[in-house]
Amino acid sequence: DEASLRRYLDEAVAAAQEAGNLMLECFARNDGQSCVEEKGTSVDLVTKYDRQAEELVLKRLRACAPNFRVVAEETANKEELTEAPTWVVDPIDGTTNFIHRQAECCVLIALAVKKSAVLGVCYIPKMDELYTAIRGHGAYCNGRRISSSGCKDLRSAMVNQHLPSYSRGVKVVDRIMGLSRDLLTHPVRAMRCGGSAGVDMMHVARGRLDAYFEVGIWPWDVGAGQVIVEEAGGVCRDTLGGDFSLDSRRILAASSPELAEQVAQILRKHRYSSLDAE
Ligand code: LIP
Repeated sequence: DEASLRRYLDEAVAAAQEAGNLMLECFARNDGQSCVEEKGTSVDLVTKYDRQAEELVLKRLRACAPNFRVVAEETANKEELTEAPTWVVDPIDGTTNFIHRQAECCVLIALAVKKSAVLGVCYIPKMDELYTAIRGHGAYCNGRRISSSGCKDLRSAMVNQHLPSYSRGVKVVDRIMGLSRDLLTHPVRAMRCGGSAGVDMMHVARGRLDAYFEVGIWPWDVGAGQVIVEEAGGVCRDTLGGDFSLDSRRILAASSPELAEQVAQILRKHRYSSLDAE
């Protein structure tokens, strides 16, 4: 019910703020570069701060809802997303940005039920922005209602495409460049490259960006963003334009269904649903 969702949201906010404060301490100490570790590939990175932040967050969430499952980025034994109520957590989304002292990195916490986010929190400590949403009750930044831009036309849209952090194979890079070429010459008004799915979804939710897409993402990258974007009046789709699913590893978030379809048309041409086979 709504009262329990509000209680869970309050705990998720407190947890995100604790983790965000840890990020700010790292910024203050200028410590990010000194604790870089490689995960799967030389460009997929993690730091001790990701692990510490995850510990803080999970401790709090488990205390308030011991029966919920947890799917979290840094936990060794990642449970698969099921239909059961699940906390979906990315303690530091945009780790490479974080290491390079960029402001665009955040803490992401979602509660998913039946594989769909019912509440989401995104805290961007360096920008002092706290985003929240409960399904059916609107999206907020620092307590104020937000809404997406409503942009319907690619020609007046700013679109953000991410470059993959898990592969730099020539075929992958060529596919991405071909796609960028097509978007640029279409033409879109502007293209950007981001480094945090969470931050870019917040930009879409509050109308600073009209669309963002990426393949290879995980549920913790997009769970909180799904409910915040949708409650702000935006849409989440599959990169090919179909229904969004939290565990399909792809996302297209946009300010309107019309814009989502225009971007998806180009992505379909490039069969942009996965880069795994490259
Ligand atoms: C990041 C994603 C981002 C993607 C990065 C990375 P992480 O998550 O949010 O969209 O482009 O490569 O995967 O690993 O920093 O939490």
